Amino acid sequence: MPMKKTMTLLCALTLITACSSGDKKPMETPKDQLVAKLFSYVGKGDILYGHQDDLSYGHAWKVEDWETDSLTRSDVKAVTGMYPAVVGFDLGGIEMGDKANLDSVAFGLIRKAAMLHAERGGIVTFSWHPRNPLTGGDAWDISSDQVVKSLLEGGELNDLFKSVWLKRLGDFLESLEGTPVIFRPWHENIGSWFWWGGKLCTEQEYKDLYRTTWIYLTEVRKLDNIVWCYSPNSNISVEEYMSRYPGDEFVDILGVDHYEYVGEDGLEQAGVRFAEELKRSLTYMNVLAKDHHKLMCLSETGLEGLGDPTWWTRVLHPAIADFPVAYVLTWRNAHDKPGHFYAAWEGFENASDMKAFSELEDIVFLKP
Ligand code: BMA
Repeated sequence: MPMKKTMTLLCALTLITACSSGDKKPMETPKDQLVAKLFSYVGKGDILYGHQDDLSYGHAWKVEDWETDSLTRSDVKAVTGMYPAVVGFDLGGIEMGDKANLDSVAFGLIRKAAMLHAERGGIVTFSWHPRNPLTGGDAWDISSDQVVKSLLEGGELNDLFKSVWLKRLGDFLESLEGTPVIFRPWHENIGSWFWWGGKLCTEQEYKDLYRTTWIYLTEVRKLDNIVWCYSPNSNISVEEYMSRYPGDEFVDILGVDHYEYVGEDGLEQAGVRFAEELKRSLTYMNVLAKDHHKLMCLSETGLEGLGDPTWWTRVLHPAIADFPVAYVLTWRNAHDKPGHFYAAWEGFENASDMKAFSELEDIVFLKP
């Protein structure tokens, strides 16, 4: 069996290439470097594994004193011996000036963990579940279909959006000191469970919301460390996927959020449905990615509670293996909700299958 590939070597190579580029070539930005790094994994047929909030907490534990903690604990590492190659964090609450995000993770911890993970050779991604600025509710408050409109040019909250919300977001992203990050704002936008969802704003309003965010961070704040990911929910047609696509200029990665749900027909059928739908999405995303010269990823996935003992190797891996997926990220292992986890943890009865997944030749984790 060929030696298991990990991330360390490629990182060293990327650095050498970046440093030795000729004088006349404009300096590659952190964003360019990350995009190139992702393309080079894809070119080799590699798929990076990612886990949400991996370094901040896990099943039944959390980092207590983040300023002194070395952030070496990880459920994924406890099971596989390696960190996830990609770690995700959520910025929900940054727009309010809060000290901690919607899941009570301090933004100081998020900054420290993100920068440390990148220093270790890993890749960072941010999602954002901002509050509902019109009602004061959370991201899932869909009681008004006027929220997006109110944030745009001419809307009553346009000033708040630009000079307070986006400013705070920009301040945080700037404080990462050039650490490249994949940012995927306004996600799962075709379904209607977030206030920016399909039935809550028009196609034009959605595009304007995304573009306003991009323009502020890229042109006003001049941040060159952001790789932009457009990540609709699954179970949609290719026409729906593209109906709210903000445009090539604003997107680097085409993502999709797709989960397995167990219904009355049981686990076996849930796995079949999950894989069929995922392959259908990845098939059209692959065509789009090639046509638009973009990367593609499975931006969120998982089976809550991992009740299927061979989910990783029998369901997930065969569904993604034939596609040029840059990374696949399973959702968080909540420390305070025992059944809310999407990666194995030390002592979990079905942990061996995730370890087997981590040892597959095309799957990349990060060596400690
Ligand atoms: C959801 C759940 C919530 C959490 C949110 C943002 O999918 O995990 O408990 O608050 O993501 O992380």
